[in-house]
Amino acid sequence: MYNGKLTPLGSVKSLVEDADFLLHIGPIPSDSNTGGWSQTFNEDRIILHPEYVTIGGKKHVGINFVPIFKKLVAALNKEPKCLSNGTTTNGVPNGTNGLSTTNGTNNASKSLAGPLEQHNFWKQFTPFLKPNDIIIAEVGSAQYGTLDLVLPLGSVFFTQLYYSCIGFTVGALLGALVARREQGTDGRVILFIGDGSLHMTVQEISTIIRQGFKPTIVLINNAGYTIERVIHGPVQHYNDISETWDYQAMLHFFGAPKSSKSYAARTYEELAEVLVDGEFNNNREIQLLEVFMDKFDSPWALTEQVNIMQGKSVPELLEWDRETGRRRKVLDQKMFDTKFALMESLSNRHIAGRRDVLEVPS
Ligand SMILES: Cc1ncc(C[n+]2csc(CCOP(=O)(O)OP(=O)(O)O)c2C)c(N)n1
Ligand SMILES: [Mg+2]
Repeated sequence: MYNGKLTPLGSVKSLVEDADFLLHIGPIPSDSNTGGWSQTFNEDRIILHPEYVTIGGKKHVGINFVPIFKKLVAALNKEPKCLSNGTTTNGVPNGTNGLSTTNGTNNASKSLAGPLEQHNFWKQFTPFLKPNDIIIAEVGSAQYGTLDLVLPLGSVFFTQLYYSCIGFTVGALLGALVARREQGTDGRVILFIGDGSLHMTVQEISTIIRQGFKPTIVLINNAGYTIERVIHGPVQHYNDISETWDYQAMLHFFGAPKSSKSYAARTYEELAEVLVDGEFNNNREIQLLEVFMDKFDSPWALTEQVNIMQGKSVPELLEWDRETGRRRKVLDQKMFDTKFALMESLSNRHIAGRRDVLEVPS
């Protein structure tokens, strides 16, 4: 997936940035869906937006692009052509081997041991994924971590980086399951969600169970709002949540069949065991995999995005404070605390060498 400087695969980054022709559909840019405003596009890209169409840098307001879009989708579905660089016209990498990455290897490593860390955790799921899977990523570290996945052909990936309303994916999971049932299509539906987000809409798991659906839910148990800790106030209590929920009992509490299973993994060894487990791979009932990670550990892409944004905003705020003598500077101390906590964090150690964006202004 492409997200400016946060694109894990070098080949995908250059595919987008060096493309002669780029069709950009419905962009509503924000810091998070542009990799901290680091996307680089061909100036001549065609933008199809609900309110306008841009061609050759010229904006035409009030054009309805739906008819063009319908024709495009029909044509692409009919004849997905293979490009010479190993991708298909529908943008899916044609196989996963040998793709270069901007953030280390992309393949799951069999030799990892010890406690799970965001840096390597997500890649472990690439071999687990199958064609026709629907993968849904919740707001939070899941949204940035899943950038590391290489998706199989025919799989579908959903996330939502603009409004980023936490908890939306439990409803989205139900929606995807209903759509699958109505369309009669095969394949698993897999949700990656954080504990904080799950707390918002957990009751819809009851509906999913009542309707007899069988998704796989991967829950990141990291004692609260890690993404928010990384952005602001790592030790502030507003980023904590109840830590006494018993997630292993959750599915049965909501009425899942006795045969449905909940798994837990704290280490790479435990995770590897679950990911090759036959029953887990071919789930016949709703199932949960609870994984534990440190509350200050964040995926490299999230850490980097926060670094990019703070690298821009902190000097501006300091300058503004100097000019105006604002008292807000005292409050901003928390932002600096965050920055120092970040610099010491696991995730930053992993992206050391890319520290150009980490300089704290004196
Ligand atoms: C409805 C809503 N409330 C608050 C927020 C702010 N917010 C964004 S992410 C997040 C925390 C997500 O925590 P969790 O799901 O546990 O993810 P992780 O710890 O893996 O980052 C919060 C509170 C939001 N985006 N939407
Ligand atoms: Mg969390």
